[in-house]
Amino acid sequence: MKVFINPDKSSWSQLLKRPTMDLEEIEQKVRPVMEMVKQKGDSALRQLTRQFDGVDVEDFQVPESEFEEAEKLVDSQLKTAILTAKSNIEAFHKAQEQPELVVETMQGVKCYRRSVGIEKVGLYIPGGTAPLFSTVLMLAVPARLAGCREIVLCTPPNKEGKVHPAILYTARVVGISRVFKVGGAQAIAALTFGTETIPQVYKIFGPGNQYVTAAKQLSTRFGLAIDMPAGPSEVAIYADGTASPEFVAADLLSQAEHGSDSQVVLVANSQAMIQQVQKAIETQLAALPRAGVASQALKNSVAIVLNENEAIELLNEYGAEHLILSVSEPWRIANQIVNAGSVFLGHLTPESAGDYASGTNHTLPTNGYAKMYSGVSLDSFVKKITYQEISPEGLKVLGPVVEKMAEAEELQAHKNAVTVRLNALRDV
Ligand code: HSO
Ligand code: ZN
Repeated sequence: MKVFINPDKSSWSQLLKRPTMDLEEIEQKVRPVMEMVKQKGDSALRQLTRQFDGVDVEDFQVPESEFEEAEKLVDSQLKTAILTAKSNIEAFHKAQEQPELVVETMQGVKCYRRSVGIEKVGLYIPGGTAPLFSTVLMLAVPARLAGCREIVLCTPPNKEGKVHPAILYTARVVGISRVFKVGGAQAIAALTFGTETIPQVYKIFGPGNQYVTAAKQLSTRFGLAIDMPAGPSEVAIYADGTASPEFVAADLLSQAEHGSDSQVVLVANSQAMIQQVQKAIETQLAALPRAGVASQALKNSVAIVLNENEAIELLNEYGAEHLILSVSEPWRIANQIVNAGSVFLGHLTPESAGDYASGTNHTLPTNGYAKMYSGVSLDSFVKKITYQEISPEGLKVLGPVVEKMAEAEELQAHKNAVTVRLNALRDV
C-alpha cells in the first residue's frame, strides 16, 4: 500500500485511480463468442465450454440427481448458516416491497403506480477459485420476492462437468430449479439470444470476470437490461484514533483476497494508525491461503492521512462500493456520506457481515458508479406500471387544461381526443 500524508486535493483523483481494463479490447474478443452462440445455439455452447472450461458437457441443465447429490455433500452447519443468511436477506428485501400508490391529483383524476416483477431474469454465478454461493442468495431472494416468473441461473461447470454443491444447495433452498452449466461470455450470450435449452431473458444479473462484464454490456445493445456496470470489488475504510488496527487490517484483507485487481483504500487521521494497520496486515497476510492474490491487490491500494473534513470529501469523491467507518461516532460521519454502495458502521461491523448474512445485498456499484447507481435490491427486479382513470367530473376539470396545451403544441389530434369526449358529456 502506498502511503500519502495530507495529499493536496488536486492529486486525489490520481491517487484514487482504479485499476482500469480496456473494454474495447475485451469486447473484440467477446463479440465473436456472442455471434457464434446467436448463430449456433447449444452446439456453440458445447464447443466454447470445451475450449474455455476444458470439459465436454452434453446436457447443460443440471439434473435432479445432481441437486440430490449436492444436498448430501453440503455439511449441516453450512446448511444452517445458509438458511440463517437467507432468512435475514428475505426479511430486509421483503420490507422493500412498495404498496400500490394511488393519488387523486384532481377530483375525478386518479393516478396509480404498481410494481410488477420482470418476467424473465437470468442470474450469473461465477465459478472458479471461490464459488460464490452467497451471490445466489443475494440475487435469487429478491427475484423471488419480486414475483419474477422465470428465473434461470447460469454457472460454469468444473473439470468433472459438475456445479459446486453449495451453489446447487443454495439454488434449491431459494426455489430455483433451472440451473445451467455454462459460464463466461457464452453464458451471457445464451441468456441474450436464447438457445435450444437456455431461455432468453429480459435482464441479466450477477458478477463475473472481465469477459462476463463485457458480454453483459454488449447484451444491452440487443435490448436487454443489466443490473449495473461492474468492475473489480473495492473497500474504503475511514479509521480514527479509536479504531483497532487488527480489525481494520482484517477488513482490508477480506476485500483484497477477492482478486488481484481488487482495490482497498484506507483513510486515517493519523500516520501512527496507518503504520499499525500495515504491521497488522503483514502478520495476518502470512496466514492467509490467498496471500498471493491479496498482496497483489494491496499493490493497487493506498493509505491516506487526512483530517476529518477532508477525509469525508475524499470518500465522497471516491464513491466506494463498500465504506467501513471505524470511528467513535459512525453515524455523525455516515450522515455526511453521499457516495457509497453500502456503509458499515462502527468497530464491530465488518464488510463480511454484509457480504454474507446481515440482510443487505452484496451486489453493489463499483468503480465510482456509487455516485449514480444503487446496489441490487428488490427494485432491481421490478418495473413500475402507472395507471390512470378519469371520471366525467375529472374530464371536465382536466380536459380544458389538456386542450389548451395540445393546441399550443400544434397537435390538433391530441386536443380532439379530449374535445370529442367533452362534447359527448355535454350531449347527455
Ligand atoms: N465482497 C463481494 C461479495 C462477496 N464476498 C461474496 C464474499 N462472497 C462483493 O461485494
Ligand atoms: Zn467479499
